[in-house]
Amino acid sequence: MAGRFITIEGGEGAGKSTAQTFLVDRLEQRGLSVVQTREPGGTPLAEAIRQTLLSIEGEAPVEMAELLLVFAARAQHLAKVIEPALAAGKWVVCDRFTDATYAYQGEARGLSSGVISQLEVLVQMGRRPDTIVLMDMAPEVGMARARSRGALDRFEREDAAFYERVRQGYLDRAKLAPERYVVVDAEQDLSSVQRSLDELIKRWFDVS
Ligand code: Z5A
Repeated sequence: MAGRFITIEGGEGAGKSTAQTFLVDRLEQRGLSVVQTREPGGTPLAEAIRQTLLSIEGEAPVEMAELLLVFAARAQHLAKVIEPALAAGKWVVCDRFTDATYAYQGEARGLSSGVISQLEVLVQMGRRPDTIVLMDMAPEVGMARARSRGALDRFEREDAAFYERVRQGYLDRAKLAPERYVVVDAEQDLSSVQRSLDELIKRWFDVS
């Protein structure tokens, strides 16, 4: 089977990392070679950019600087990790990718989707996820989960209205490309979420 590029998206505390680990385990059980990675991050340089983006210390980036930092990290991640893995026939399961940019920097921060789309073309050269798993939940549920973990990063300090815009941004994108999106009700208990993910995996294997 050829490699596939799967991304997991959603608001803060929506269960993306939990879903990612579950998916990777299931795919490996089927004998696939899988790369588990995340954005911003995935390489030493991209992880350093992540630290800068999330830090609450020092000067906060203006919106356009934030956008360019996200895409600088993505360029590095694509070149060093994602493209080589896909070329080797591996599956890549990535916690967040460009849909997060449209939701956070676009819908929530107010930058133009046209500018984001230009950077997407420039940096990704046609690479897009095969499937985007959107972990959808009311922002207050995710915020409560994330906040119970302690210190908050720069994004986690945003208010409920910001996270409402993030959620709407994701749902709007899912409507535009329903063939690539799988929307999971992330407010369900863990075993129900996992059942939804198992059905998704079954579909991948049934059609290939
Ligand atoms: N960002 C951006 O602005 N633009 C971009 O282009 C990109 C990113 C790529 C870092 O992301 C920030 O980068 C992000 C947007 C920005 N900021 N925010 N917010 P991140 O993915 O590292 O940050 P995060 O969204 O805050 O992730 P998280 O807090 O680690 O949440 P998660 O991965 O979605 O959730 P989790 O760790 O799997 O689960 C949270 C807790 O809930 C945990 O205790 C689980 O055990 C529990 N959990 C999970 N599933 C369930 C269910 N079903 N029931 C009950 N409890 C559950």
